[in-house]
Amino acid sequence: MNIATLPVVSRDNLRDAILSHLAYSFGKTPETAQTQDWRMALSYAVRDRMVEAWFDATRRTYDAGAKRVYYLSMEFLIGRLLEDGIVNLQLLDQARGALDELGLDFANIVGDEPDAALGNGGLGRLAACFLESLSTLGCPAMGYGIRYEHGLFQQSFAEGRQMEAPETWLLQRHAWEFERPESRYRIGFGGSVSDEAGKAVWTPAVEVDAEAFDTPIAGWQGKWVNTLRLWSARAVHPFDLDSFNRGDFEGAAQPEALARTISRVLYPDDTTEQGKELRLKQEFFFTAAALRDILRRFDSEYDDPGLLPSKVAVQLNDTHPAIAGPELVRLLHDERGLPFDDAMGIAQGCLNYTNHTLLPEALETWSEGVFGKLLPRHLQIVDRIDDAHAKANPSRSLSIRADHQVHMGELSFIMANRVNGVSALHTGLMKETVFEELHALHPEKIVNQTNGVTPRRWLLSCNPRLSSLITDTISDGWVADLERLQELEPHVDDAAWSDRYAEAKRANKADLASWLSDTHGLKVDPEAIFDIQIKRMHEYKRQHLNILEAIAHWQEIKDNPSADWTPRVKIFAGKAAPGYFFAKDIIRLINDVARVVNADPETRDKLEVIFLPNYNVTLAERLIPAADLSEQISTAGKEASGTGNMKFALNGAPTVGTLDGANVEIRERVGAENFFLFGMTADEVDARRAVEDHARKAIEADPRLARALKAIGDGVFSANEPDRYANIVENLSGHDYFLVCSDFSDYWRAQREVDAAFADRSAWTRMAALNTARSGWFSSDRTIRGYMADIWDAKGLV
Ligand code: F58
Repeated sequence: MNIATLPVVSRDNLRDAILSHLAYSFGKTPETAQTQDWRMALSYAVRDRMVEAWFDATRRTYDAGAKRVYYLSMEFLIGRLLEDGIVNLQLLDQARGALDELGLDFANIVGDEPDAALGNGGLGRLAACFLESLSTLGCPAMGYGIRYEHGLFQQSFAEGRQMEAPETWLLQRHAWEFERPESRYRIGFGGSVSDEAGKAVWTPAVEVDAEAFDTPIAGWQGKWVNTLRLWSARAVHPFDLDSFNRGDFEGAAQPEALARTISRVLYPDDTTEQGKELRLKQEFFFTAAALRDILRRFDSEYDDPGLLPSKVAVQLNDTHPAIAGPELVRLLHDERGLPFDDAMGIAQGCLNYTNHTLLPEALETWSEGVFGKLLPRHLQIVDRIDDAHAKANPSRSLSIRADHQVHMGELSFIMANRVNGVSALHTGLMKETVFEELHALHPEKIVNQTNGVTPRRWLLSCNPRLSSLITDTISDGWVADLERLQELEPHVDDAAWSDRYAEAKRANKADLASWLSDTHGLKVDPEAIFDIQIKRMHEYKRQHLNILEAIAHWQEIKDNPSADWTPRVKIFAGKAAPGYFFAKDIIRLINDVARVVNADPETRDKLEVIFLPNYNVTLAERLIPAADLSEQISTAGKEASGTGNMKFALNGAPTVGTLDGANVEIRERVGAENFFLFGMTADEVDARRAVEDHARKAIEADPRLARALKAIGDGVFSANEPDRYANIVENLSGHDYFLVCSDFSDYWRAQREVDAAFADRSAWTRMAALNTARSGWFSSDRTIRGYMADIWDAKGLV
């Protein structure tokens, strides 16, 4: 089959397929079917439409002898897949029609799907956007990760405090996966290494099986379908018969329970030592399985391992799969007998590494003890890599193994053909800071690939009103070529068009307002500015700067309640790592402020504060189209890129933000006049930190800041426990590493500029529309084209 013969699917075809799956795949009649059964039947009917193109993609890749790209990532934050699949296969009208005919509500059915939260935040969501773009561009590719039984924890609040509960998406059948019991690899841990006639032989102490589960990922228009292959851990022997026969039933079940621990749960962070060992196990587990799978596929086509770099590109998403370096060397050298230097050269020709953070505490290191215990042979190989690198670069002073630690950043860098940062600023800083010495030795290695987001999910699907306006105006070519949004520019000064743009935003805000009312009992004024900060909770992201400004704003409104204030609804959402107590305090503070401020009749119609629980992909899809203002306020130099910032700009929410990450490039593209800039630059941040008592000085210089901090310290928001936030106040007025106080005054100024700008509605709409028209460059299609050209040397086949 080729693209030209893709079958047309009518509403009736789809209805029949749904009914057929309901009966024959799930054994239900329409009378007995529950929402979940209908949702599964619809998912299977849609999935069926992907399968031909999926087979076809594999066939064409083999026929072309094409280079394949493998994206190794601990996290794929894919969210819901049903609506995405329907949109990409252009089956929206048919699906709505078919469900209508069956007396079912489309939103209710697609809303029944669990949100697959197999990731923490930006890094995992980026991987999911990349998979979709790889398919859209017809690049032969495969994602490899872990099939976590439990994704990112569910967040709720008890008296404002974050509570965590296990996430349970796999309690129901996963509609999109195909189990592949035949694709199993045995993965070893621990044990010892012996020397047999000059050959190192690793005898692991423990072994588990990695079993594959495949999810098809269809690109735009379903022309190409790649695979996301997730590994699940299984015991080599399902249970211990001897123990069972002795009546020791618990002991009998232990091997399976222990093995499954490896793929049981996504790490929300890596804090405890005990936990760390399991995380290294997870990393090796999925990376080793992926490499074995990659080599098996390669072997089925080629005999000469020297061809690997021209046929295989492996992308390491952060250092989590960095063990791929030593493992690939081990497979080629120990198991296939290639000379060590050749094995290392081949591995270096295949592997590439993306760095996502410069925060020192987030750069992975393993103690030699843990590493050597779990992966004794790999530790030896790390040493040989260090030696080889030292020999080739005698001037160098760094090593992978230093201070009794194995440094995964250095390992990834040395073993990679290309190393990339995720925004222009971040890539520049990488060269000057974490990888300064390695960059001097290998100046050609570091390249930039500014992140992007898929326009199919983050505009077409989540914002149908704006999408229709865009398609009515410039036709639908923008979906596959987002830079065509530029063609909207001539329309922004057309009053009738501008009214339609404003109407789309107004209707999105009204939808959000009714959802907030229905699901959370919150009443918001859709005329107010919807000011949104949604992301992981972290000090560097500075949600506390935002809430401090809200407090000062509230105080100022109370001083002068009859002034002409621009009404504002401030919305927050985000999870804190369970062991990150400062971030959890910030959540509680925001909830406490919300309680007090929202109950104040004097300010009620001017300012409202909301913290929505359990932020996830689905909630982002609901909030972003309704946003007026995007909060991107990290301390300059700390946010590697950000991708939420791109989604907001694309959906017509101008940014209030610092010169950090991709904000810099967003501002360059949308225009400085359509971006509310504030705060210090990365260089100024470094200089300011060196100033003695910088926080105290900033507080003395700004009475608003002093008053807001005092209110927190006095217990205005925690009357029954006045010193609840002593830690936050102490931090901000003392060390203030993230320079909240130093940036406060300028943030306040920028926010008042936002108020004034929003009061002029037509000028605001123009600004919002220009954000949309000029954000096309932030498509992940553009990013993936960059990886294909500059890193992978891979070609698309559609
Ligand atoms: C994020 N990193 C960056 N890490 O912070 C963000 O600036 C960037 O846009 C994004 O990557 C994509 O490049 C990130 O999300 C994590 O989630 C870690 C995963 C491992 C555990 C600790 C968090």
